[in-house]
Amino acid sequence: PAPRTLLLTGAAGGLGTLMRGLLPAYGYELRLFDATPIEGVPDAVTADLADKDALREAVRGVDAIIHLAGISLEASFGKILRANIEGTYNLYEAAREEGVERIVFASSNHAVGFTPRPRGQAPHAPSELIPIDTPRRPDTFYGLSKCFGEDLAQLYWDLHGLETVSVRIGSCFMEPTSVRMLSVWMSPGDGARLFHAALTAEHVGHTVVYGSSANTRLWWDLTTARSLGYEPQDDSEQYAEKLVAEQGELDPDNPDHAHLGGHFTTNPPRWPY
Ligand code: NAI
Ligand code: 15L
Repeated sequence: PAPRTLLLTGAAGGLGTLMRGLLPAYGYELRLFDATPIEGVPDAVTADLADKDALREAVRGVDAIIHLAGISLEASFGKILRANIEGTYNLYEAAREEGVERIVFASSNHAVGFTPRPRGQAPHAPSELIPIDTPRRPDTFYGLSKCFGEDLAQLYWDLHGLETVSVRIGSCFMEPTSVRMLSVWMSPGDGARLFHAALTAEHVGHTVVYGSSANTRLWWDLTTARSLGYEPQDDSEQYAEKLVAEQGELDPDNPDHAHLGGHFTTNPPRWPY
């Protein structure tokens, strides 16, 4: 049966807030978890991923989990270790102990951020698109922690039969704000569509997908996402004229524009706390 009750970790964050708004329309009942309190939602669980008892209680009885909580930018290895590596391990252990059958893991394009982007004129031919099985090339400790999360998910499937869809999210914001984002943008509506597909597709085992809209300037292959039943509805191209007028087209000689991960490969934005 399709999952009904969901634990949404990272529910106070940018993506969590967008998904809190959009997922109930698919019939899900959400339980919210975040270290940051969520105003106006008194029954949200305010706890850190380091708190194993709180996690165990939070996952008890849910049908599935969308795991967004963690450090979402670059930080010291120690901080990444605690929040993203140990935190994700703690979540998987709690899910295993409580018999939760499926997790949707928010991986990131930065797990493969040092992959060269397709060159030349978009739209790129299918043979130019970055395949889902391209070797991992994290661009930061942050991206490295997403590689760990994907491997942890594979282990928990192989060893314990706990299913995961790892979504290597591009940029999920209301609108794209850079020319790079025209290639990797995932509209919030498509994000909800993809999460819903990941929650309801049958027999996913551990499946890794790229997460974006059907952008004209796409850099990667959405075949595995589509194989879950995902049908993206949006295309960033409607924002292209304005962004290109402001910023210019990507410059082949600019190292910030050379790889999938963009400026994370040269000067990554840092987690502020
Ligand atoms: P965000 O930084 O806005 O939200 C992250 C949330 O996680 C925050 O509310 C924070 O309080 C919570 N959190 C951090 N450490 C925690 C801990 N130790 N215990 C409990 N809660 C903790 O990030 P955003 O943009 O909402 O991203 C959500 C997830 O999706 C992250 O895992 C991020 O890496 C991933 N992602 C997001 C992308 C995007 O475009 N928004 C792109 C690729 C991946
Ligand atoms: C990410 O992984 C970050 O969490 C998000 O804030 C964006 O920077 C995104 O990647 C991106 O590559 O645009």
